[in-house]
Amino acid sequence: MITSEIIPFAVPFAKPITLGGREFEVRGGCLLRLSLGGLTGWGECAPLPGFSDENYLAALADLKNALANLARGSNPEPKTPSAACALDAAFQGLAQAGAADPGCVARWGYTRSPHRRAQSVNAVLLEAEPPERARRLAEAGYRAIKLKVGGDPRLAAERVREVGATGAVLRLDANRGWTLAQAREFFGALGPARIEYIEEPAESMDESRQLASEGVPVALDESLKGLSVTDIQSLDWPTALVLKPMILGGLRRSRLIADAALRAGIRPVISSAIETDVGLRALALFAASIGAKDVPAGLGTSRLLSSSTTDPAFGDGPLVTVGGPFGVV
Ligand code: OSB
Ligand code: MG
Repeated sequence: MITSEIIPFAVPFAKPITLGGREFEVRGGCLLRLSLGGLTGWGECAPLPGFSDENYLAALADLKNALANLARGSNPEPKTPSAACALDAAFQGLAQAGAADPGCVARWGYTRSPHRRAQSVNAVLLEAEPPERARRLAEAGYRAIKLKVGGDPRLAAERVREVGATGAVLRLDANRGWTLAQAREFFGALGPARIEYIEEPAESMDESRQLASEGVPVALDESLKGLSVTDIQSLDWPTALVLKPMILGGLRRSRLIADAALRAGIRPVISSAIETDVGLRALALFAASIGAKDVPAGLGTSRLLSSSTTDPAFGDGPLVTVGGPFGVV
């Protein structure tokens, strides 16, 4: 029989951080432990205010309801993205731990996916950090460095040029902060600096598509939240899709999107919504099961939090091994 436990957490950020115009001091949510035949699978349910549609209390109620369904032998059928993400991750962990007869794991559609043994991760260069840090990150083996852009397009272009001069491959994120004219001004000022892509360069998806038609390598992130899987599957112009399972509705829904993106020649980039180490581990294992190539995942966020929820902690290097044993602290 499968049993479950919910463990709430509140982990302070290492420094208060502004995301989507909101200041965050603490990352809250709960961990989910599923136990089956002596095996354990962990998940994390942590809606991100301002990014997720549901709040924590709604997610928690939904998760409890789903677990009650499961305990009755019914399909758990979580409705909120973050509860679905926690359940998917915990089932992924059970399957990975080798539940010989996964029983309800397989019965409710949770299958074990083959995966690579290690997953590349991009580094995050914070606004306050000097371009010089990018050189050290590139030397440390990071294959991609992500940095936020916004504000005055010319100043932003100057910073991106400086960071790019260190030889790092750049992933930019404008978080929809620019008008079409500002985004064009930025790319006009950027010159030949090479970027892998820019997430959400303009206020709307139509504007992003326009920029893509002008040769800008665009990645979608926030825009994906309101779209159905079918809608997303019909996109053929983005360079990459930034997939945050906590916001998009879990690992299984994200896999459908990622597989469709790969078929369309679009790079899926599995990314964090600033989960604690439990969530990051699940995302790294998931990312390592997507596609044939190791695409650096957007999981370089553990250093933003002041403490770890696992022992050992989620790795903070350019390559993390996945699927290894860990304890929860
Ligand atoms: O803007 O992409 C974002 C995390 C939480 C909320 C929004 C964002 C992020 C990240 C994750 O940037 C890290 C990454 O994508 O590398
Ligand atoms: Mg983004």
